[in-house]
Amino acid sequence: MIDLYYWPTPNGWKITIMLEECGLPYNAIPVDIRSGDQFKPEFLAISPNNKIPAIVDPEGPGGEPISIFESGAILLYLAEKTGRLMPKDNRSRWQIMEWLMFQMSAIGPMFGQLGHFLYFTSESVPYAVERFSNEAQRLATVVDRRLEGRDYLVGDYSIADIASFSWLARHERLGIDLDELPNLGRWLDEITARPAVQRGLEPVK
Ligand SMILES: N[C@@H](CCC(=O)N[C@@H](CS)C(=O)NCC(=O)O)C(=O)O
Repeated sequence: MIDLYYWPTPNGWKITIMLEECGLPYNAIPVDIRSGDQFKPEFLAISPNNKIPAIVDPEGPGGEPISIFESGAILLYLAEKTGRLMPKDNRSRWQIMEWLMFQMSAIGPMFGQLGHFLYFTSESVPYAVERFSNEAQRLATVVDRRLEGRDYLVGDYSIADIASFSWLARHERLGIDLDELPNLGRWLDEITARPAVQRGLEPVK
């Protein structure tokens, strides 16, 4: 069974949703990032950047155990392992890479900084809130535009959708306005309604 080192945050949900979608059994091991569990040496051994999520698959390539950190890498690994949620044809695969990299390099860091300046600073920093709010709203608009005339980011529902969904589902908490983003709203509703997504969003059992 796969061990998932996890805390209920957008980056953690990407992996619980993917595992649920693929029907892979897993053991969710909480790493309480509020109390510093991510800095313990035993966690550092599998996650050198001290962040969740990370997995250990006892049946990795060649039947040998493997540990993987970085949510984008974990999504790609699980897609390849199961043959699920990643198209087979090469052109579509590269489009998935584009949207996955976009999520990892833009949506994740910018939304993460916005959440930090909204909820976790001891003093208010209006410049940072404005900067990251504007950028988060702009990125949501990029996704809305991509979804114009499309059901999902690339072809069928895929790991690209799971990656961006996990952050965009936090739009209310982050103050992102969906009023003028109807494609994004429809996409969020559809993905939220998936039973595997509902299970993946549950807190650690
Ligand atoms: N690029 C990483 C980001 C992971 C990340 O930022 N994880 C956060 C929780 S969402 C964390 O572990 N924070 C603890 C810390 O920064 O000390 C990924 O996508 O896996």
